[in-house]
Amino acid sequence: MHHTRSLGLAATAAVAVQAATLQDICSVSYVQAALPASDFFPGLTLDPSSVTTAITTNSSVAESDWYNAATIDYCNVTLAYSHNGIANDIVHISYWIPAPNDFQNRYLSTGGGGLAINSGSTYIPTGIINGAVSGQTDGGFGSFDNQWDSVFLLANDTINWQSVYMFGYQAHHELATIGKQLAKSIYNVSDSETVYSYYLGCSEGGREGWSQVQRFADQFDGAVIGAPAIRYGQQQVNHLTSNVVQQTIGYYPPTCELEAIMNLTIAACDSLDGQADGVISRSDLCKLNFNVSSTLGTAYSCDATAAQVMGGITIGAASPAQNGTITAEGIEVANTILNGLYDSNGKFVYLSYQPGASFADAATTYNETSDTWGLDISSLGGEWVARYLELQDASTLSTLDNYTYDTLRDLMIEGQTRYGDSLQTTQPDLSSLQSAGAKVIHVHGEQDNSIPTGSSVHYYESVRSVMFGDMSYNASTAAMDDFYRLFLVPGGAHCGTNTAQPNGQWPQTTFETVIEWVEGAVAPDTLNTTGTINSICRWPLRPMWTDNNTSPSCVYDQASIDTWMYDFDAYSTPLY
Ligand SMILES: *[C@@H]1O[C@H](CO)[C@@H](O)[C@H](O)[C@H]1NC(C)=O
Ligand SMILES: *[C@@H]1O[C@H](CO)[C@@H](O)[C@H](O)[C@H]1NC(C)=O
Ligand SMILES: *[C@@H]1O[C@H](CO)[C@@H](O)[C@H](O)[C@H]1NC(C)=O
Ligand SMILES: *[C@@H]1O[C@H](CO)[C@@H](O)[C@H](O)[C@H]1NC(C)=O
Ligand SMILES: *[C@@H]1O[C@H](CO)[C@@H](O)[C@H](O)[C@H]1NC(C)=O
Ligand SMILES: *[C@@H]1O[C@H](CO)[C@@H](O)[C@H](O)[C@H]1NC(C)=O
Ligand SMILES: *[C@@H]1O[C@H](CO)[C@@H](O)[C@H](O)[C@H]1NC(C)=O
Ligand SMILES: *[C@@H]1O[C@H](CO)[C@@H](O)[C@H](O)[C@H]1NC(C)=O
Ligand SMILES: *[C@@H]1O[C@H](CO)[C@@H](O)[C@H](O)[C@H]1NC(C)=O
Ligand SMILES: *[C@@H]1O[C@H](CO)[C@@H](O)[C@H](O)[C@H]1NC(C)=O
Ligand SMILES: *[C@@H]1O[C@H](CO)[C@@H](O)[C@H](O)[C@H]1NC(C)=O
Ligand SMILES: *[C@@H]1O[C@H](CO)[C@@H](O)[C@H](O)[C@H]1NC(C)=O
Ligand SMILES: [Ca+2]
Repeated sequence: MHHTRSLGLAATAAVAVQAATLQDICSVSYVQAALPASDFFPGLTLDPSSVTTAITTNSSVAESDWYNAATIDYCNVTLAYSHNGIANDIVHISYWIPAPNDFQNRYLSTGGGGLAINSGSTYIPTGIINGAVSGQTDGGFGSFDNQWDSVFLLANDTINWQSVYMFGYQAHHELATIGKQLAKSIYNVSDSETVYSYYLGCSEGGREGWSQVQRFADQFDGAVIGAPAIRYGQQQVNHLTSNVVQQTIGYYPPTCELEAIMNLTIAACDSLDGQADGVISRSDLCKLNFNVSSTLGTAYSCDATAAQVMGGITIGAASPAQNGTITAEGIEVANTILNGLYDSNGKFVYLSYQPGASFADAATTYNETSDTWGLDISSLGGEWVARYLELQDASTLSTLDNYTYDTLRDLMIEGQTRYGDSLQTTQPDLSSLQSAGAKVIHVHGEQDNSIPTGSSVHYYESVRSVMFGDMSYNASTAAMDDFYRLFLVPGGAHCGTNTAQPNGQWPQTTFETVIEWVEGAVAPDTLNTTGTINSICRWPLRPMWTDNNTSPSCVYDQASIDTWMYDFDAYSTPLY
C-alpha cells in the first residue's frame, strides 16, 4: 500500500514544522495558491476568484451500497473555469478534500445518473474514507443541480453540441485532469511521488466511466464502473420497448399481474443456483428452465398503493386494490418483453432484462373513471425520443401511436448514428488501457430492471473478441483478467440492492478492491459482499452453491454462457 505523503521541502528543512491541518488547507487563499498554472490545460481558463471552501468535520455517513458507515472530515472546494473562445461558458467543479493526515495520495472522480452528470454526495464519501481528493462536475449546465436536458436545446431543432460533448466525455476529462493536479499541489506531493487516480460511477455514471477509459488510457489507474448506460442510442429507446409490446399485443397488464409474474419467477428460479434464499443468482438457468407460461391462471392480489413521489416527481402512479388471475395476454406481454426486441423481418434488434427482474418499463396506469389499465410511457425513453431525437423542448412523448418494433429499431439507429462519437460509448479496443496498466472492475446487477444485465456482458464480449478473438475462449478471458473484470451481482437491481430479493446484497467495498488491485497488485477473483451471498463470481464463471456452503463455487457452464451471447442481426455493421 502506498500511504506515504511527501513533505517536500518542508520535510528537508526539518525542524518543528507543524503539520498542516484541514483548517489550514480549507481556505480560499490556500486553494488559490495551489491552482495549476494558467497554461496547465490548453484551452481552459481557471478562475481563481471563483474558489469557495467549506469545512465539514465529524460527519457521520450511514452505510450505503458503495461504502460502509464512517465518520469523515472534509473540505468542499469549488471553482469555475471556462473554455477559451466560448461566450458565457462557466463550468463548476467541486472536490471534497481530506485532512492532510488522512490523504493517501489518491484522486477519485465520481459520476452522475440519468440525465445528471453528478450524483451529489452519493459516491464521494467513499473517496474521503479512502484518503482521496474526490471530484464532481456540473458539466457547464448552470449549477451542480442542473441536469443536461435543461441546456441541451438552444432552441427547438437546434442542438447545443457543446453540451453534448461535455456530457458525453469532455467534462469528466477536465474534472480528472484538474483534480489530479490540484491534489498534488494541495498536499505538496513531489514530482517523484505517485498520486493514484480512480473513477467510481454507476448507470449514466458508469457510461461516463467508460467514456474516459476508452479514450484517455492514462487518466485513471483504476475504475469501478457499475451498470453503464452504454450503447446509448439503443439503451434509451429500449425503455420504450415494453410499452410498444403492450400496444402491439393490445393488452395493458394491471401492475399486480406483472408483479405476480415476477414473484412466481423468483420462487421458481431461486433454488436453481443451489441456495434457497429468495435470490436469483443464476438468471441464465432461469432462462433455460422456466417458462412464464407455467404461471397461467395463478391467482394474485395487491393492496392499494399511494403514488410514489421522489424529489417532487411522481415516479409511480397510485394504484387500486387488485386481484385476479394471470392471463394468457399478461404472459404474452411478459414473454415478448423477455425475448428482446425483434423487427418485422425477425431480426434481433436489442436485448432485454433477465427473468426475475421487475417489469419497471412495463408499468401501466389505472383510469378510475373507466376502471381500465392503459399506457404509461417510460419517461427516460419518452424524453430521449422527444428531446434528443425529435429536438423538441418536451420531457416526454404525448403518444406512441403508430409505433412498431421497426420504429424502435429505426430510432435506435438514428441515435447511434447522431451521437456515435459522443454518447454511444462502446469503443471495444482497450489496448491502450491495457498497455497503460489500468484496471477496471465492472459490476452489474443480475436482476437490473433499467439497463439490461446482458448489455454489460455484450460489451465485455465485444472487447474480448476484438482484442483476443484469435485465442480460445478460456485463453481470451484469462487475457481480459489482466485489466478488465466483470462481476454480475446475484439478485442485484439497478445500481443497488433489490427490494424484491432482499438477501442479495451489493458489493460495498469495490472501491477498496480496485485500490488493492492497482496499488497492491491483488487482482480480485471474487468481490466481497454480505448477506446470504458473501462472494461474487467474475464472468464468465457463474455461482453455484453446494453442500450448504456460504460461499458459492464459481463454475464454468457453457449452456449458461451461451444464453448471454447475442447476434444483433438487424444491423449491417457490428453492434459492440
Ligand atoms: C463527533 O460526533 C460524535 C457523535 O455525534 C460526538 O460524540 C463527538 O463528540 C464528536 N466529536 C467532535 C470532535 O466533535
Ligand atoms: C460543494 O459546495 C457547493 C457550493 O456550496 C455546493 O453547491 C455543492 O452541493 C457542494 N457539494 C457537495 C457534494 O456537497
Ligand atoms: C505545503 O507547503 C506549504 C509551503 O511550505 C505549507 O505552507 C503548507 O502547509 C503545506 N501543505 C501541506 C498540506 O502540508
Ligand atoms: C410479491 O412478493 C412480495 C414479497 O414477498 C409481496 O410483498 C408482494 O405482495 C407479492 N406480490 C404479489 C402480486 O404476489
Ligand atoms: C413457453 O411456453 C409457451 C407455451 O407452451 C411456448 O409457446 C413458448 O415458446 C415457450 N417459450 C420458451 C422460451 O420456451
Ligand atoms: C377481488 O375483488 C372483488 C371485487 O373487487 C371482490 O369482490 C373479491 O372479494 C376479491 N377477491 C379476493 C380474493 O380478494
Ligand atoms: C379515463 O377514462 C375515461 C372514460 O373512458 C375517459 O373519458 C378519460 O379520457 C380517461 N382518462 C385518461 C387520462 O385517459
Ligand atoms: C418548442 O417545442 C415544444 C414542444 O413541441 C413546444 O411546446 C414549444 O412551444 C416550442 N417552442 C417554440 C418557441 O416554438
Ligand atoms: C398514425 O397513422 C395514421 C394513419 O396513417 C395517421 O392518420 C395518424 O396521424 C398517425 N398518428 C400519429 C401520431 O402520427
Ligand atoms: C475452460 O475453462 C473451464 C474452467 O474454468 C473448463 O471447465 C473448460 O473445460 C475449459 N474449456 C476449454 C475448451 O478448455
Ligand atoms: C474481502 O474479504 C476478505 C476476507 O474476509 C478480506 O481479507 C479482504 O480484505 C476483503 N476485501 C475488501 C476490499 O474488503
Ligand atoms: C442444507 O441445510 C438444510 C437445512 O439446514 C438441510 O435440511 C439440508 O439437508 C442440507 N443439505 C446439504 C446438502 O447439506
Ligand atoms: Ca438462490
